[in-house]
Amino acid sequence: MPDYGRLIVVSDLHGNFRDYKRYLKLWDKDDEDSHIVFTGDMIHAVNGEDGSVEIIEDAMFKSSRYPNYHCLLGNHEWSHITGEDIFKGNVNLRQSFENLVSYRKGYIEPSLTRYIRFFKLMPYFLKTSNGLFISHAGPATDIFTITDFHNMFDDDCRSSSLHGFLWNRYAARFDGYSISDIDNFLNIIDCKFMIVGHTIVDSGYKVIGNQLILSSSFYTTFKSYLDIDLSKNYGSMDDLVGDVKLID
Ligand SMILES: [Mn+2]
Repeated sequence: MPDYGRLIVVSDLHGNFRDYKRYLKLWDKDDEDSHIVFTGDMIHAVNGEDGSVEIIEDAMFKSSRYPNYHCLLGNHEWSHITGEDIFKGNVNLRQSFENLVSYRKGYIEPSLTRYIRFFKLMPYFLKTSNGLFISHAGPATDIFTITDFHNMFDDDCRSSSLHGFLWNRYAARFDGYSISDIDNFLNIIDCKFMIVGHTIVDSGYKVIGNQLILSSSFYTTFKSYLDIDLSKNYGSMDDLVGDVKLID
């Protein structure tokens, strides 16, 4: 990202088309210095109405039309690329999404293939000139050098390192990361702070060392987003937290 302009960061929407539209109102699509990024898991509602198809159709259109509109890959989009089932409770959300596509479009194809092609084009990360690294989840805990980081793209798509940036949570029992894993990774990629979604935090955001977890829609009372000034020097986590905002 350039060292000027504005970047709105929105995390997991999980099919909430109403919230998606509310966040889009914050972004000036015709101003090329105004950027918006959705940090993955735009699809798969787990309760309530499922607007996943409406979101994806709009995201495909805007991605092709506006260079200042960005969507990152999340583990829920990933499930359709790899064909891995993904469960919430007893519900197979990958199957539910396929059923939804059939229902909304009349037939599952060619829409599903178009969506998967779009998911495959989603970048994994965004890095800003003022030292912010934005991804769906993670960091992966097996990154020790910048070479490791770059090499993860040479592996096949189930590379454990990439998996970590889609799935890892803080202090989880398996594959969890620690505060020192965050600092180690930030040091390697020369960033000051990391911003992720993926984990639901009731207060809308949560600080884990030099990582900020954002919950923009899914299951939270407080729905928060980040309003980043790309030219600003973020010297402390407090500076970054100062730019967290809530939608009502
Ligand atoms: Mn996720």
